[in-house]
Amino acid sequence: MGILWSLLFLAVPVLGVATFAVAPSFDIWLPRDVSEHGRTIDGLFMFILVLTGVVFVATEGLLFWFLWKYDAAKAKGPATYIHGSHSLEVIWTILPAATLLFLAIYQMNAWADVKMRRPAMAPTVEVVGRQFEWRLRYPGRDATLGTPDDLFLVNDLHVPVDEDILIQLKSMDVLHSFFLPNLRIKQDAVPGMKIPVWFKATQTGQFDIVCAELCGWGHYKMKGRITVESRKDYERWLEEMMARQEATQPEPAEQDAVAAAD
Ligand SMILES: [Cu+2]
Repeated sequence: MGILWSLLFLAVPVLGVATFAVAPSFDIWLPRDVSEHGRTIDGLFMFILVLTGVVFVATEGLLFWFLWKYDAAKAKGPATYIHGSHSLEVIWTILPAATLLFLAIYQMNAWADVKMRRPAMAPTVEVVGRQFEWRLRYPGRDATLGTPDDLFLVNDLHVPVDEDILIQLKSMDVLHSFFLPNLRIKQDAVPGMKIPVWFKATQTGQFDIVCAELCGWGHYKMKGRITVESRKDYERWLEEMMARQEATQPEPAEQDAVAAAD
């Protein structure tokens, strides 16, 4: 029995490592990175994965070895009980603590790039999470948010490629999380707060906007789309959207509703 159990426990690290080894060929690995800071984040991810992976394989291997070697059926006498080792406990407390401290220091620059070194510019667009959609507000022709010529859209975010983008993130109701998997961006939208989010997209294309916070019954359908395009295409699109909005002048009641969202 002991041998069967040990083999069962051996299957855990073997299958665990195999899953990670074959994942990229089944396209269930990280989504394609199209952001300037993504490489740093993916590098951190891989570093931590390898670090924890090595510890995982070592501890699972030890567990297997002990199960195999100390099979009760082969034991000659009763097991010896020991009370524990003070120095061992100190070691396995200090080692993980030191590792975590190292990671905390090692990732500081990446964190500062994504969450602290905000580009000095006016917001490109305001994104407001709402059950269950992403409401977008572009500054319009005067390049100032909060004026009557603002452009309002839902779930269809466009940004120019290779430029700093600054988003002003808000929520109209509950906690949401603005998640752009391909841009390695994830930020909670918190009611009552204006949170800046910035990135630079390095490739054109269409990518997902997802809500990564369980925000109610319709959370699953809170999906948008981000289109990264050339400056020329972006401006043409903005122009078309503004013309379309001006042609369908919203009723005053709707304008009040929008103003109340601020
Ligand atoms: Cu949500």
